[in-house]
Amino acid sequence: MHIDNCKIIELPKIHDNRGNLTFIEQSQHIPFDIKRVYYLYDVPGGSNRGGHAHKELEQLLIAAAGSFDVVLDDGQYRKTVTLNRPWQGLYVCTSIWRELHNFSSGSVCLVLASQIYDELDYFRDYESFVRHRFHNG
Ligand code: T46
Repeated sequence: MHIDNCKIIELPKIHDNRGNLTFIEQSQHIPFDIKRVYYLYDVPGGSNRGGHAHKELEQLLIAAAGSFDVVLDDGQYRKTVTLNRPWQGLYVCTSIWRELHNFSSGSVCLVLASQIYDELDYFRDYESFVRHRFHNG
């Protein structure tokens, strides 16, 4: 998997004079079945999250409030995506190192995940991740 497989997915946005509503249907808007939902919030200024990769997990990251930057790294190429629109999700495919930086005050990172939590699915060490990429393509 290459960082170019990670992309912004535009989600439906229903606007009326009461505000906006965005919805996500698994077979309609995202390329995996949702097994878990979690969210990051009250992130102190200057703190970073992530700093790992997953063997099998696919995710959709959404800035449900505020903004933050997501650094994606496939072991060869690296790019940074800023999330700041609740109607956009960043699809992160398997085997991508990710780091989350620059959380704005009050931001919420909503995550839809293809698997339940499994610590064995993590590479928490960048060198092991790159070795795995090198050996498995
Ligand atoms: C990712 C970024 C965006 C659980 O018990 N269940 C869970 O579903 C998750 C995600 C975490 N945990 C436990 C594991 C750790 O003891 O919560 C603690 C903090 O987890 P972690 O350090 O992995 O959190 P982040 O914010 O660095 O990373 C998380 C996800 O782990 C990761 O997949 O892409 O958010």
